[in-house]
Amino acid sequence: MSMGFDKETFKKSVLFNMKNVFRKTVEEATPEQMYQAVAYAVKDVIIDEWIATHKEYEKQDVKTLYYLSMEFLMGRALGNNIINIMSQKEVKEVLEELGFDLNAIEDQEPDPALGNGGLGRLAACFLDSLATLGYPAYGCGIRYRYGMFKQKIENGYQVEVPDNWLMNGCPFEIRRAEYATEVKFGGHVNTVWEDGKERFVQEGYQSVRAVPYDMPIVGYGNNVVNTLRIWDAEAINTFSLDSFDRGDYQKAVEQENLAKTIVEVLYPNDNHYAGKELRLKQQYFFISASVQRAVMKYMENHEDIHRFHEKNVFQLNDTHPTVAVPELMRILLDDYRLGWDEAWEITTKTCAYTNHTIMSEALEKWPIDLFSRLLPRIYQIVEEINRRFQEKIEERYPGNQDKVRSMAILYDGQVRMAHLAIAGSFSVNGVARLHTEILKNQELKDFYEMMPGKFNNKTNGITQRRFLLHGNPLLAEWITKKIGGDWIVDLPHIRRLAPYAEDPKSRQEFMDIKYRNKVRLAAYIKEHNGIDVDPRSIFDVQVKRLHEYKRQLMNILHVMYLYNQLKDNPYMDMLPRTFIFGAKAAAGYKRAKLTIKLINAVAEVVNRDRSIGGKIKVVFIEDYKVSNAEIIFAAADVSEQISTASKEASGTGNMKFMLNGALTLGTMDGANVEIVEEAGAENAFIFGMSSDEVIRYEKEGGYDPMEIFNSDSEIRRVLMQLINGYYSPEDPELFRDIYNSLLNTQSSDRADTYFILKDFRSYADARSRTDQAYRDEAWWAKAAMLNVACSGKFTSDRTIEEYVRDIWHLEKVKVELEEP
Ligand code: OAK
Repeated sequence: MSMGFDKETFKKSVLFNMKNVFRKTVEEATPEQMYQAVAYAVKDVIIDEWIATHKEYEKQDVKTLYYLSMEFLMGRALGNNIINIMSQKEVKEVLEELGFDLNAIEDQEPDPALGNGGLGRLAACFLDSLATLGYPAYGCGIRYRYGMFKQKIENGYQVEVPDNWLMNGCPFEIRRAEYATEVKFGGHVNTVWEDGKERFVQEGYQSVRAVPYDMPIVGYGNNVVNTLRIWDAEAINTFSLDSFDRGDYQKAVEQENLAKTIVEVLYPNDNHYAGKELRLKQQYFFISASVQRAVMKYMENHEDIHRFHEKNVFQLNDTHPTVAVPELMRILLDDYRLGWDEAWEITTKTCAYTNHTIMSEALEKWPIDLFSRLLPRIYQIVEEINRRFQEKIEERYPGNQDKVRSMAILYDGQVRMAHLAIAGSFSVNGVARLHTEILKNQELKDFYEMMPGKFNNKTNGITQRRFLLHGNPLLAEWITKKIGGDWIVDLPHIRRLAPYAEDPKSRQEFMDIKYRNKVRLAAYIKEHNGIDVDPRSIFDVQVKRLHEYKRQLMNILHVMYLYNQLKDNPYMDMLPRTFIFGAKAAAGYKRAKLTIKLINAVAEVVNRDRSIGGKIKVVFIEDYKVSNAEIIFAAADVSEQISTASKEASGTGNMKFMLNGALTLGTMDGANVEIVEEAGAENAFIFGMSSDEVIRYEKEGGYDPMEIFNSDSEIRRVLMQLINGYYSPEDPELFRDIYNSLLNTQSSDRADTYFILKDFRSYADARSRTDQAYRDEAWWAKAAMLNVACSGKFTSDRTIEEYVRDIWHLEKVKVELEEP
């Protein structure tokens, strides 16, 4: 139990907050009001630790990490905070005494979904680990008014519903108006002379007031509370009629509108660059505010701006925050009047960049006309960075214009953000070993050759506190009973579970827990989808964003193939299997949305067909998000990690499944490679082309999906069902686009860009191997337990320690609480 926690005080605090906020007694309260009152009471406990943490940071004059990210996919805070103050048991008891169930109260909280998928969730796991390890850090981002849309499935189609997560307020956040700053857009740059030196001033601009909201990030049982700082935008001048008189009416309206629109909504694109002007505004908005504030904070208790990098480090979460490089330069040059070389040295010793994808469509390239119009002073600085960087390239490769062209920051009318990030950072890292190797040898080869010392790998991780301790309480308790609770803060200890994999009784206990978790998920599915699924069937799960490279299509095509086999031979020897999908598609991504429709169309036909004896069920879980993810991982038998090799930078869902005892059915892609290395190839089902083979085909050609279509009648039958109305009798042409994508050369792309038909047979074989393996329950239990036991490497605590050791160089801080 937390030091600062006392049951009676807590109960009083709940009652007090209920009265104070809602003018109600607990008996009169709705469950939602009860959630709020409990959340405020928990915040009361956290607040003292929060204050103590920041006092300690100041006292020790610590070096601070700023994790700059457009996305933080936090998920619900209440349950996690209660766990991390180590008071779950006590809070549960207090609520029971008041007549409430903690789980039901937790369910009242909206999922803060200020992120799309992997990149945003990674940021959230990192914050949890940083606080738990006691490292001084801020997450800096945007307080989007609307987060990731909620997904409804209507008639099999995805419908996007706005996510008004702030509707009832957020009890954990604190508005910090005292740290508001101004952020300027547009206008032009004027040069004036001052003390014999040029000075650049931006004139005729529009501006907004950036106001931070702080959320506590509670470390596990260590009194450390860090801060997620998300910025809201407000109009600089409240609208006044005076401005009408002064002829500034138009400008006042524009500033008002700019503030409103800038933080309105999270762009729902994952691994995809859309090039929207508003998105660039969002980027500069939160970066300018965060960097200004970091510099100001540093100067509050330091004299010498030249040593800024000794106390501050900025981690750029992909290229989205890259304007931090020219923004820090701007502040150093224009506000602190440093020379270029000194400013550049400080900047490049402060910034570090993480790459999260090699998908070319995700590369950010802003048109120069847009960029320079919106950020005129920043653009000037980027031009100078580019000029000097090109000089460096020429120095290194005299006369080699190809190198200059391939590495330039400004090229072909565009600002290449990845190149700016690499030039402006002292560290460049990928997120899994294979991914980093591909960066070094393919995508960023030229940069690696010129600056090999910058490149390093940091294999991703996940927090076991949310994805096992909170998400899977049955397994968590059982593990703790067997081997003690060290794994909660030191996941490699979980290896002590390995010997139990040999013990029949432990295997039985483990499988019983898995079964109970499957019953829990089955109940969720019944409640939300109205579908009955059999918890004794194999739960075969693919949950992640919908993207062609992740190949949900290959999964559902294989279900169609199995269904055909069963129709031909209803007595086919096959274990009952429930295929579970969960995925949001970007609102404008047509083919991804059509794939969702296909999955639901197949579900519709298969689930209703009594002739197959319930051997296949297909379930599409609506609105996949952090809170239901916790339930899904806990219940999975098979983890589908089937991206085209080389395309998935790391994946982190794969780690969450492993931690919960699901076996990986996957390609040798991203972190799957390392998962299999840890768990043992014999405890996973690997299939498909290697990344080298994929890359070779992409470079040299030589793959023709039509050959497969012509020679493999079962595959042909499945594909024909896409265009003969088998799953869409009312509109036989419905899935024509998917059919075409697999067989017909598209305008620029090769047919079957992601090698679905090429890998299909090998995938089918791997799936039938899982079916065979599941028949031997003892074997399966052992393999599943070994997956759990070998998951130690994949804690984000390990990842963070590596970032600290190689990049951030932070010191651990201990926080002692004064006696209450
Ligand atoms: C999103 C937008 C732009 C660029 C990358 C992303 C993204 O989410 N990438 C994902 O990052 C995860 C965390 O590193 C990886 O595990 C995923 O493989 C990667 O797709």
